Amino acid sequence: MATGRIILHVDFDAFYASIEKQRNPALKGKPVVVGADPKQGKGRGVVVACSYEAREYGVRSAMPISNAYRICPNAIFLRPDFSLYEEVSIRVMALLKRFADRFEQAGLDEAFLDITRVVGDYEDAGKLAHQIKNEICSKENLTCSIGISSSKSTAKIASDYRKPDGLTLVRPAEVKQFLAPLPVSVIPGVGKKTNELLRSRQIVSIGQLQVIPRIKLVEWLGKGGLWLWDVGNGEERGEVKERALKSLSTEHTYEEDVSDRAVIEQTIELLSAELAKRVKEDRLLFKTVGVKVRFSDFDTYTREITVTNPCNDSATIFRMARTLFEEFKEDEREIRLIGVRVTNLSNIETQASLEQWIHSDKESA
Ligand code: TTP
Ligand code: MG
Repeated sequence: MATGRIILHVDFDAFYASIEKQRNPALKGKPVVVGADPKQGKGRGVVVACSYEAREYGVRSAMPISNAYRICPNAIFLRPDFSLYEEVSIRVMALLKRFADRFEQAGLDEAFLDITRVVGDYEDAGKLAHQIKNEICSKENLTCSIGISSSKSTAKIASDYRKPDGLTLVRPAEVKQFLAPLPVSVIPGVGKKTNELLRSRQIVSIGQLQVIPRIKLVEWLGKGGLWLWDVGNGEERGEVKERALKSLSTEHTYEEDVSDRAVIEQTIELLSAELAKRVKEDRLLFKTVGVKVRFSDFDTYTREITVTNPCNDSATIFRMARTLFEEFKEDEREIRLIGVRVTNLSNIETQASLEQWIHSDKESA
């Protein structure tokens, strides 16, 4: 039964802006706006993310940067550093995954965790959520907001209910009551169009949606109406779906920037061995190897190379990564970070059965 499930949704607070604060502690407590260059109010482009201090002035994501500058000229305006945000995302997602029985990353800064079998009841689920928050704070110095309920949609609405650093637990018996006063627009997937259609039929709150017969919603919205009725009534049954792993990576930031290329090659060798260990532990094979090189001025480059046959050994990773690094050997800048990753992953078992299948096909031919 769906009501027997315990699902946790995690969403990081002001993700990009918080990462910028963590990188530069002088920004703590200040309004930070990540996005296009405001150019004294004449800049084009939009706000990508903003800290909660900036939100107090009315700054919001997707707002033109010129508006943000007008209402909060004293904010610290920063250009986005997507590769840094992605690195942090990969780390925090790996951290979260360990707490779940089933795990689904839903965006760069959000994920669903099915913890039905990990915890006995909602009380333990609440304790687990505190543990997750503590670990994220101590290891990454970030905060997140967590929602816990019996469906993905209610868990997601709950994580957004109290932000930042929130924790909202909605037990199955309380779901309808919790949702009733909220506007239908908090439902993930209800966009401007659906919102307007519902409003034209005097439906503004989820409570008003709950008393509409399902058939009416189907009449108005087609199949989506069925889904909407389920969500509004806490009966949506979407599963937390494990997605296939896309890549495995590891990297090293030097205490002090390094110019000696032999030292870098040693690091590449160590990272290759570490990566191969994880590839083998997870019974995976890779076809693509990539390197990441960040110079002392934060200029960052990634390069990739692909082979025809899937492999899982550290010698291949090292050989390919070292070849890719050749391009940067002559660069005179010091190196701050080096990373190695493998992608194009497959499962050893799938590969074996594929080979068996090809083999048996040949035999029968
Ligand atoms: P969100 O989780 O929507 O926003 P947030 O983490 O900044 O703030 P909140 O505390 O409300 O969760 O998005 C996560 C990141 O995704 C955000 O930091 C920046 C990026 N993003 C965009 O690139 N474009 C957008 O329109 C939005 C909304 C977010
Ligand atoms: Mg967020």
